[in-house]
Amino acid sequence: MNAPTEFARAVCPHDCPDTCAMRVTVEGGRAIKVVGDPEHPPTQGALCTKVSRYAERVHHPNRLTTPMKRVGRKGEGRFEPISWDEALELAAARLSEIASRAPEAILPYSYAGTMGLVQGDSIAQRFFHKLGASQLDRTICAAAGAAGLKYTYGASLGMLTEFFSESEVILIWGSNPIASNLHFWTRAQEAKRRGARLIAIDPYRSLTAEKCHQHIALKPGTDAALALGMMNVLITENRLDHAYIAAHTLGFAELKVRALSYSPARVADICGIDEQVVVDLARLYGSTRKSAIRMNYGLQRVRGGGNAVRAIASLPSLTGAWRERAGGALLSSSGWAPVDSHALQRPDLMPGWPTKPSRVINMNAIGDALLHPGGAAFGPKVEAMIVYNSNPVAVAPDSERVAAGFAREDLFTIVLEHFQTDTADYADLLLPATTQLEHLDVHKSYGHTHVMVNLPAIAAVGDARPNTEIFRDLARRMGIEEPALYESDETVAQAAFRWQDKTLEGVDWNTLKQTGWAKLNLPDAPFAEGGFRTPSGKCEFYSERLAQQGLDPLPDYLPPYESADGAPELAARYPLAMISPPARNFLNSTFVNIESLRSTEGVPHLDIHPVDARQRKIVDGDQVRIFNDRGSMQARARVTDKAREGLVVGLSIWWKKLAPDGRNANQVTSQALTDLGGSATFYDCLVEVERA
Ligand SMILES: Nc1nc2c(c(=O)[nH]1)N[C@H]1C(S)=C(S)[C@@H](COP(=O)(O)OP(=O)(O)OC[C@H]3O[C@@H](n4cnc5c(=O)[nH]c(N)nc54)[C@H](O)[C@@H]3O)O[C@H]1N2
Ligand SMILES: Nc1nc2c(c(=O)[nH]1)N[C@H]1C(S)=C(S)[C@@H](COP(=O)(O)OP(=O)(O)OC[C@H]3O[C@@H](n4cnc5c(=O)[nH]c(N)nc54)[C@H](O)[C@@H]3O)O[C@H]1N2
Ligand code: SF4
Ligand SMILES: [Mo]
Repeated sequence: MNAPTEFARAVCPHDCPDTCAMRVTVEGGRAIKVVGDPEHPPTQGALCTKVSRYAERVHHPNRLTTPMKRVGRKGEGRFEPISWDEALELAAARLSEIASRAPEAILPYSYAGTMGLVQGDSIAQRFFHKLGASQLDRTICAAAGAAGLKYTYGASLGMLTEFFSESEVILIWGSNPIASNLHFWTRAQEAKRRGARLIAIDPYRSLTAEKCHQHIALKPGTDAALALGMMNVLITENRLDHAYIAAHTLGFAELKVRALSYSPARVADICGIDEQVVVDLARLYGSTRKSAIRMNYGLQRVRGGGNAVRAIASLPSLTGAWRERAGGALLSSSGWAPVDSHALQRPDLMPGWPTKPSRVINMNAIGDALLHPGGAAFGPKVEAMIVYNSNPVAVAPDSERVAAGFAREDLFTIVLEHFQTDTADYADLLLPATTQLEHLDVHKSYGHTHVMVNLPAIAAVGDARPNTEIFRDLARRMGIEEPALYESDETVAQAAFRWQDKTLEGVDWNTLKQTGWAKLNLPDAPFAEGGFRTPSGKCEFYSERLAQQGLDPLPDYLPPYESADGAPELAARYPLAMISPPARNFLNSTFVNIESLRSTEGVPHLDIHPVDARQRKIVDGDQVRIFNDRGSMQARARVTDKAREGLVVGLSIWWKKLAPDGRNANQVTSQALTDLGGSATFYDCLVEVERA
C-alpha cells in the first residue's frame, strides 16, 4: 500500500533568471511530480519543460548513489564503488599532504549547478579559505555584464520584472527569453497584447526573435556601436530628458562627444545593418518613457561585453525612462537582495587575509592553468582540483586544453556530482551529491526580487550527501579545527541574508521558512529619483573608477578579437563567426543526459545561412566539420536564414560523450577574456565549416 501523498515547497536551483517556486508531490518517499507554485507571483504556476521533468532527473537510474574510485585511465570513465569512509580517507590524505607543502596547489572549481547560497558557496568556500587554497574567479558567465552594471549603476540592479507588462516599447537585447527567461517572456506577451512593440536585437533569429515585431540581426559583438548610434540620434534630435540628465547622471558632456562620433552611417557599417534601422530604433526608443530594455548575457560573451552593457545601460538615463516603473533596463536584479556573502563564505579564514589573500585563478583559463608548470609569476602548479556544481570539461572554453589538463596523471581530481558527466570521467574520486529535492537551501534571484527557501522534500537518494556535508566530512577527516566549517545547513541559511536590511522588513528566518518566499521591499521605479549605488550616487556615463585603472572612462565599441575588424588575417582563414547559445531543452550541460529532453533536441546542429552553405557545397542535413586552430567538432547542418550571413549557430551545451563525435562547441571557443570583469568570450569565435 502506498504511503500518503505529501507536498513540499522547493525552489528551482538552476542557473536561470526565473528562480521558480516549485511544489513537489512525494509518494512513498519518492518525488513523483514537480509543478510551478501558482501562488508565487513570478512563477505563476508554470515551470519550463526541463524542470517539469525534475522527478525524472532526481530518480534517474544513472544517478550516482555511492562514492567511486577511478580504475581506468583518466577520461575513460571506469570506476569501482567504495565506502564513504574509504573515499574520505583517500581525499583527506592527499589534500593534507599538498596543503602542508603548497596549499595554493589546491584549486576548487565550481559554478552555478545550483544557485543555492548554502549548497553553492558556503561551507565549501570556508573550507578552501581555511586551507589557503587558490581562489577561483567565477567569471564564466556574467562577469563582464556585472562589471558594466557596477561601473554604471553601482551594482547589479535594474527594473522590476513585473512592470515590463506595462511597457510600450521593449528591446529584447542579446536575450532569448523563450529558452532562457520564460517568465519574462510572459510579461512581454502581456505588454504586446496591450499594444507594446517588441524588438529583438540578436545576430540569430532565435525562437524569441521570431515572435517579436522586429528583429535587428546585427553582427555579434557590435552592440556597443548600436547603442552609441542610438545615443547619437537621441542627442542630435534632442530626444533627451535634460532634467534627469542634470540631476542623476555624471559625464553627459563627455558621453555626447563620444556618441557624436558614432553616426548612424558608421554604426550601420560596423553592425552590418541598414542606417535607417539605427535611426528608427532610436526614434522609437525615445518616443516614450515607457521604453524598457531586457538585456541578457548573450551580448556580453565577446571582447567588448562590459563596454556594451555600459553603453546600453546608459540609454534609459538619457531619455528619463527611469521615471516610469515600466521604463528602464534590466540585466540582473541580483544586487537587490541583501545577501551577506562575507558571512556565508568567510574570506577572513584565509591565512593571508586581508593583505595577502590566496592566489586567484580565472576559471575561463582553466585549460592554461592546468597545463601550466608553475613558476615565479604563476606560483605553484595545480596539483589537486575539487569540482562541484560544474562540468568544466564540457562547458569551459578551449576544451582541448581543458581536457588535456584534466588528463594529467599527476593531478588529483575530486568531483562531486549527480551524474557521471564528461568531467566526472576524469575524476580520481567521484562523490555522489544530493539534488535540490534532498537538501536545504536559500535563494536570491537574478531575474526577480524575491528571496526564497527550499526545504528537502525527500531523503537523500542512495548514499548521496549534500555538498556542505561532504566538505564538513572532509574537514573533520583532515583534522581541521574551525567551528565555521561545522555549522549546520540551517545555521548557514540563516546567515545568508542581512535580515536588518530595510528590503527585508518584517521577514525573519522562521517566517521565510513558513511562507517559502518574501518579496523584497523596493520602490516600483527604483531610479525615478536617482539613487544609483555608484560613488557619485549618479548613473555614471563617465567612470572615475575606470579612469583610475587606466581604462576608458566612457563606454565604447571594441571590435571582437576574432572578427574582420579585430583580426583581418584570422578572418581570412576562418571567415565565419560562431555562437553557441543555450538550447531550449538543456540548461547549460544539465539535462543533456535526460533522454526525453535530449531526444527533443535530436543531435548537435549547425545553423548556416544559404549563401554560406552554397559557397561550401553544403546542403541541409549534411554532416559538417566546424574547425579553427583550437579544434574541431561535427554537427548536422541546417541551412536557414535564421543565422545571418557570415554567422553559424550551434545550440549548446552538449555532453561530449553523448554527441556522435564525442565533441562539442567548446572545442573551438577561446580562453580570451572580456574588456571588463574577466568574463569568457564564447561568442567571439571565428571558424570555418566544411562537409565532413
Ligand atoms: N533553456 C535554457 N535556459 C537557460 C540556459 C540554458 O542553457 N538553457 N542557461 C542559463 C544561463 S547560465 C544563462 S547565463 C542564461 C543565458 O541566456 P541569455 O542571457 O539569454 O544568453 P544567451 O542564451 O547566451 O544568448 C541570448 C541570445 O543572445 C544572442 N547573441 C549572441 N551573441 C550576441 C551578440 O553579440 N549581441 C547580441 N545582441 N546578441 C547576441 C544569441 O543568439 C541568443 O539568442 O540562460 C539561462 N537559462
Ligand atoms: N559554448 C558555450 N559554452 C558555454 C556557454 C555557452 O553559451 N556556450 N555558456 C556558459 C555559461 S553562461 C555558463 S553559466 C556555464 C555553465 O556551466 P556549469 O555551471 O558547469 O553548468 P552545467 O553545465 O549546468 O553543470 C552544472 C553541474 O552541476 C551539477 N550540480 C547541480 N547541482 C549540484 C549540487 O547540488 N551539488 C553538486 N555537487 N553538483 C550539482 C549538475 O549535475 C551539473 O553537471 O557554461 C558556459 N559555457
Ligand atoms: S529553469 Fe528557469 S524557468 Fe525553468 S523551472 Fe527553473 S527557474 Fe523556472
Ligand atoms: Mo550562465
